[in-house]
Amino acid sequence: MRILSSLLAIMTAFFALPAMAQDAVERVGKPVDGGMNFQVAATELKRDIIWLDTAINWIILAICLFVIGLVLWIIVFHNRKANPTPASFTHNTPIEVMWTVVPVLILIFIGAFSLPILFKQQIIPEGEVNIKVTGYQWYWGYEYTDEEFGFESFMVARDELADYGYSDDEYLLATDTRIVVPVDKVVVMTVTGADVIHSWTIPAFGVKQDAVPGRLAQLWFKAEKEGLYFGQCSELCGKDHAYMPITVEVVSQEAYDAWLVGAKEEYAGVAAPLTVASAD
Ligand SMILES: [Cu+2]
Repeated sequence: MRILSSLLAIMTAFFALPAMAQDAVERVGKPVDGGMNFQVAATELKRDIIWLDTAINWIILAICLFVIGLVLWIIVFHNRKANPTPASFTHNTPIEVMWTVVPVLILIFIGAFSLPILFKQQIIPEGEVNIKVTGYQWYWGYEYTDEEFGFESFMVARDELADYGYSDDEYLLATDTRIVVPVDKVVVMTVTGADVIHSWTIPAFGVKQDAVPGRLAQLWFKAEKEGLYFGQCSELCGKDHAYMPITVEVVSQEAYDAWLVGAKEEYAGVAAPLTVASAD
């Protein structure tokens, strides 16, 4: 019986390791070389952010064109040659009222669209999956609080990328273990820091939250597409700040349930990071 259970444990360890390193997973949220724009939106929150960014850029463009137009008008019609006797007044009440009221209206207009988007991010819904994330110098710790297990997540060294199923250009993005969440489910992350302030983010989800020691903050997302998403610590936290990336894998509910069974076996009751499965 002991031999059988040891054998089972060895098999679990053997099969669990490749499960953490599936290279076939589609990369959805990943930076690209020379990329100038946002990553693809994988949540409603991110779509909102992209929409707001585009809308505000159009407003900025309109204001810039208006100001450039005014400057050109002055250059052409109010130079010394075209206008030899310039006006000498110093005040114009209607214009002063206008250049105060119009910017206020523009800001109110922007606020009317941006505040609801901000509130949508900040009003945390009931989570279908709850995960606590803790930033450490310099790695992340995750606890699946509904399931009572946790693990830690370290960056994969450049020469080990292939062993973990990552490509070379995923250096500084790839981690040895990754969070797995089900697609189309509300995930609530409770974010904190253990030592200094870090910041947890996945750009494609449109979420970013400072991890402040002694405080619990929350963020939420509902990923709409299965695949692999990358993020990086976004608050300067010391010498290895650039070496604590974040990896999230979004899978189907069935795959998530299957992963949970294995993860519980591997990580349950584990306070410290483990590189091999427990032998009992
Ligand atoms: Cu950092």
